[in-house]
Amino acid sequence: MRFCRSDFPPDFMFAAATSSYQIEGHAYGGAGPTHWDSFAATPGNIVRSETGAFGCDHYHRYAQDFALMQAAGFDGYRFSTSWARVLPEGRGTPNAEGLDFYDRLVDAMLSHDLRPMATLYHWELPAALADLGGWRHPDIANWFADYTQVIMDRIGDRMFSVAPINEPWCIAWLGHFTGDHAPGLRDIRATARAMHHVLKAHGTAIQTMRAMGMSNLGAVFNFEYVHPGDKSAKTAQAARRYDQAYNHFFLSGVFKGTYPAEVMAGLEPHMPKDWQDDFALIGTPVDWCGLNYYTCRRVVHAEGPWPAWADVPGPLPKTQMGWEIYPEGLCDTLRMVQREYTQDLPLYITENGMAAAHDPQREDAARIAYLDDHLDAARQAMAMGVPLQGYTFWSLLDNYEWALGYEKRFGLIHVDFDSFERTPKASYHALARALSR
Ligand code: IFM
Repeated sequence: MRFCRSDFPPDFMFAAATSSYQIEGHAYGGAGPTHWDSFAATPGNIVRSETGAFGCDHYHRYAQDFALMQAAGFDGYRFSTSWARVLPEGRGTPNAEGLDFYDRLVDAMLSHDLRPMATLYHWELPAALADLGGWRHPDIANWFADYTQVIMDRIGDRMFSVAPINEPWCIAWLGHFTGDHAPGLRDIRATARAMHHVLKAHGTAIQTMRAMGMSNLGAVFNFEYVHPGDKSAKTAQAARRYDQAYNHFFLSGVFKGTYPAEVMAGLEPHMPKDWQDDFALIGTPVDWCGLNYYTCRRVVHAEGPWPAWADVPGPLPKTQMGWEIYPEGLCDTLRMVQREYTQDLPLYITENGMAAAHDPQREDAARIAYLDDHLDAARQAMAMGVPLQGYTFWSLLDNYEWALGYEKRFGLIHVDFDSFERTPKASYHALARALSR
């Protein structure tokens, strides 16, 4: 790799990320069913109808995974806790086995010199709450606060950092507007409610953890750098609409106490009652902001009702996901977030990485170049004054890529999904060398 640890400030953190449903093996340890299980059981939703039942068997193999992280020289591990493992019905009686598991997991992180960076919700809603309307239900923020209390009562004393929600846009938009993710709805009223309730849940969780005396609490958003796909004025407007919905709506709610006009032009008639009164809760101060960045998007005008956009393919090299590789967008996004929303607040890159098909020669050259180019972009942003304090690679392991099943390989470590054998890839070794210098 072109970079090494000493190119960054001494306290800059290098971490790797995963999430509970994608790796743990949801079938183990008394976890309750989630809306991803029902989504997967419905034909046509998921490639080969695969589920997170066995994941990477991290539930049993976490010590091996943490030993690999420690050997590579990582400083932190970004993981998530599963609501349905902690509270199988979403509310009510906790699952003692689930709490014991997270207790052991956190102790194992610490004993491998990994700072625990927790996320409380990375997409697997307990099915019992989905039955009640899930993210559409006005009480979900209170249910989420109760779950936050239960899990943080058990592990909150050992956290380096906590963020309540991973990628609000994916939860609300992919789950309720396009229907690509669980619960698979295509309904604008459900979308408007989910977009707002997910931020209320963020706020109630932050307040719950503050009341417990916890610190280093943040928020994690996902970003795509948006290019207009042609030169027309209508496309310029569509691209701006997409940018506002994807990149600004949630940040604006948390840091400015308002939603962008271009987005409310479509969503306002569908918003929950008195939504304007919730911004004090949504804007409860946080200690840092996390950015997940992978790619750019080219948006054009499309005839039809709001949002009237479509995306078109671009010319740049693509990952196994078909996502264009555009590191410049990471630098611009970091600068935009600082300039428009967070100013002096510490920023972290909480996810960045690429999927690449299994490479029997084990050269993994594209992933190594992706890492180098995005770390260069991060350094450029830092040189321009962005207070970036850490970089988190997605993902430690090949894992369950949601509706795309197990074939999209994002890991630094190859996983054989029959034997669960782990094999570090060339990118893992390159990163380990870079982190040792
Ligand atoms: O695998 C996902 C992860 O769950 C959330 N962020 C994007 C990753 C790659 O698609």
